[in-house]
Amino acid sequence: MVNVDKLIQAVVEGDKDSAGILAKEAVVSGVDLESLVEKLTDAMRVVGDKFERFEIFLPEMMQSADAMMAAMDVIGPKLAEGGNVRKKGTVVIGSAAGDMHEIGKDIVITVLKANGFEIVDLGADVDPLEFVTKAKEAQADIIGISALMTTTMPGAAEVIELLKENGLRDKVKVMVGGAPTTQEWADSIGADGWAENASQAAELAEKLIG
Ligand code: HCB
Repeated sequence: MVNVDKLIQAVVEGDKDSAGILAKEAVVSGVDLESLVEKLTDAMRVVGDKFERFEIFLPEMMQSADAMMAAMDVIGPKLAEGGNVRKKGTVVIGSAAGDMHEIGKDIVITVLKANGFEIVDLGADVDPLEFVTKAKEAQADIIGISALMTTTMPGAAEVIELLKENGLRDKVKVMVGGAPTTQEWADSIGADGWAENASQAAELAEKLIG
C-alpha cells in the first residue's frame, strides 16, 4: 500500500531523494495520478504559507521545490502516457514577466500534452511581446499565462493589450492561472478563461477551441 502522506511530507520537508522514491512507488501502485498531483500542489501551498509566516526561509522553499520537481520527474511522464494522439490545437505557454515559478506551468503542460495539445513552452519570465510573437509564429490557438505573484499578474494583462494592438485578439484565446489568480481577476483583464489546476486547464483549453 503506497503512502501518499509520506510523499506529501517529503515534499513539504524538501526531502528530494525520498520524494523521488515515494513517487516511483506511487506510480507503480497505480494511484490516480491527477489527484496525486493536486495533493502535491496543496502541499506546495502549505510550503508557501510557512514561508509567508517566516516558519521557513528561501533555502527551505527551494528544497521543497526540488522535491516537488523530483516527484514530477517520475509522475509527469506517466501522466502524459496514453494521451489523446489526435492534435486538438496549439498552446503557447509561459510564466509571466518577472516570474520564475515554473512548476505549475510544467504540470499544466504535461496534462495539456496528454490531452492532445501541441505545446510551445516559452519557459519562465516571459516578456509580454514574446508571448504575442511566438503565438503568431506558431499560429497558436491559445496563449497560457502562469502568474504566481501579485507583482507579475499585470504581465498577463499586457499580453492581452498587445494582442489587441497587433490585431490578433480575435485569433488567439488567452487562459490564465497560478495560485494568487482568480476568475474575477481573469475577467477583469479580459482573459478568455481561468483555471484553478491542470485538469481544469485542459478542460478549458478544449472549450476555448470549441
Ligand atoms: Co515562490 N513565492 N518566490 N518560489 N513560491 C510563492 C508564489 C508565494 C505565494 C509564497 C508566499 O509568500 N506565500 C510568494 C508570492 C507572494 C506574492 O505574490 N505576493 C513567493 C515569493 C515571494 C517568492 C520570491 C520573491 C521569494 C524571494 O526571493 N524572497 C521568489 C520570486 C522569484 C521570482 O519569481 N522572481 C520566489 C522563488 C521561489 C522558488 C525558486 C524557491 C520556488 C520556485 C521554483 C520553480 O518553480 N522552479 C518557489 C515556490 C516553489 C513557491 C511556492 C511555495 C509554490 C509554487 C508551486 O510550485 N506550486 C509558492 C506558494 C504558493 O503557490 N502558494 C511560493 C505548485 C504548483 C503545482 O501550483 O499554483 O503554481 P501552481 O499551479 C497550478 C495552478 O495554479 C494552475 O495549474 C497548476 C497545476 O495544478 N496553473 C495554471 C498554473 N499556471 C497556470 C496557467 C494556466 O494558463 C492555467 C492554469
